Amino acid sequence: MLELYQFQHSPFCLKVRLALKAKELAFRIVETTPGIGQIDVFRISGQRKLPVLKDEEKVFSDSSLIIQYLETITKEPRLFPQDPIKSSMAHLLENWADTTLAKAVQLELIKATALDSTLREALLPEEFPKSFNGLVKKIPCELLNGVTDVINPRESKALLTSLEKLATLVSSTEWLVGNSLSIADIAIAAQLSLLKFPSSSGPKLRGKGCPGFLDNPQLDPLFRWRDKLENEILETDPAIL
Ligand SMILES: N[C@@H](CCC(=O)N[C@@H](CS)C(=O)NCC(=O)O)C(=O)O
Repeated sequence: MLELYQFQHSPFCLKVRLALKAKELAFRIVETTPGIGQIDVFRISGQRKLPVLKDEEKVFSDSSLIIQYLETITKEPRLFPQDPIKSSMAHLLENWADTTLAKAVQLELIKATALDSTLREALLPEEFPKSFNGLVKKIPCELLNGVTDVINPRESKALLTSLEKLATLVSSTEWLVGNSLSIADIAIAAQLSLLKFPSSSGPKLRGKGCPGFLDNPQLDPLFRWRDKLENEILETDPAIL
């Protein structure tokens, strides 16, 4: 049985879950506690980041490498197009999602959590003690205000511009590359989760996220596209155990 070591709300872990589900592979989730839980991750994979995938004796880290491995064990549906032009497009979009987009959405979420104690609490892993949740909620916003300085307004504007372009794209095409689901759709949809949490994030987080993005009407088509894609993939089978 495949085992996915993950953090519940990590977009890179969501990216791998979407790929596993799209390929209808059965897997077991090993929920990992940030910090202490990563000691075990380091022991099995030689590095501390998640996701990590274990297939018996084989261990893979990095979402891209994990999904490339999944493609070798289950060919269909193909997530990496074979046509060289489509393959290049998909590679470039995945790489953009995993680097530029990932960094930008993480910064936006830091800003949003600094200003919103309910969001801060909702993001804590489920296994954290309730007393800790209360404490996190009570941290005064003024204390965290310095955090909002990490974001340069020009970076927020650049992110918004890219997302508006994506919204235009997905208004006219269901798939970002070619005529079927690819790694590009999965990688981008996964990173969008931090701006507006999808249904799969659970009742405490669903619909929450980063003001200026989640409530921006120009981005409606993009979040609708993301929701449709997630619902279609996650409803494909009950493989999760
Ligand atoms: N390039 C990696 C990035 C993975 C990554 O940044 N994971 C974050 C969670 S979203 C992590 O494990 N952070 C914990 C740490 O850096 O200690 C991938 O695609 O899997």
